[in-house]
Amino acid sequence: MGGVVGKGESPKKASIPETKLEAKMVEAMQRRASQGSSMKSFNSIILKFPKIDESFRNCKDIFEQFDEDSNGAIDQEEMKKCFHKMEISFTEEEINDLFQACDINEDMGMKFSEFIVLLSLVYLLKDDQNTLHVKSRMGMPNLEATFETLVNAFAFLDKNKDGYVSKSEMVEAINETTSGERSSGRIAMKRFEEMDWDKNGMVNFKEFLFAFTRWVGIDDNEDEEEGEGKA
Ligand SMILES: [Ca+2]
Ligand SMILES: [Ca+2]
Ligand SMILES: [Ca+2]
Repeated sequence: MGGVVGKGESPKKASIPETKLEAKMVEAMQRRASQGSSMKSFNSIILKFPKIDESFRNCKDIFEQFDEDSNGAIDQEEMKKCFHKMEISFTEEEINDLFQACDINEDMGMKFSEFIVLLSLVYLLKDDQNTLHVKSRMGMPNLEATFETLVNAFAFLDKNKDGYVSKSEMVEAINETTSGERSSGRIAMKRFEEMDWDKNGMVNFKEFLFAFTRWVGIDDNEDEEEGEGKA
């Protein structure tokens, strides 16, 4: 797209009301976290990064398939068709909420990294419904293993199973791995701040996913400079 750099700069503040969809996402995560996690440590999550990265890259084909006008972004109509094709049903309101949730820089088009977040959220939200095949809800078995890893990683971090990762949970997770090295607290803080997009002291699954796509190194457009919002 390009040209709307200034608009995308400011992160959303806590004034954004929580949508029904976000409430559902937290509920779904609570349910999932209560089932426990097969992750043993924060390091075991990091060790999966290369595999996740590879799998994300394979998503690119799917992205391009649904980006019908090939403008490098998925708009709401294209997203609807995408769900239709995957035989995933959402209400009109859910579709709006999902789109808004994932179109983080509000330019009315989902870029590749945002699309990955979308698919991961869909995976989580449809987790409790038996309407689709158990093994392959979205018809993309390889990808689903990756989404499952992401859900699993979050469930590992969410020690008290409330659907959010707090700062202290993050510290706890990192300390378990590093057995109290001095730098580990700082690493935990840094990771946490990278995740807590709206700076409300809690990280939900969506924030976690956005951070994750950055950590494994997904770039939307290698030729486009966006300032990356490091600050
Ligand atoms: Ca498009
Ligand atoms: Ca928690
Ligand atoms: Ca937050």
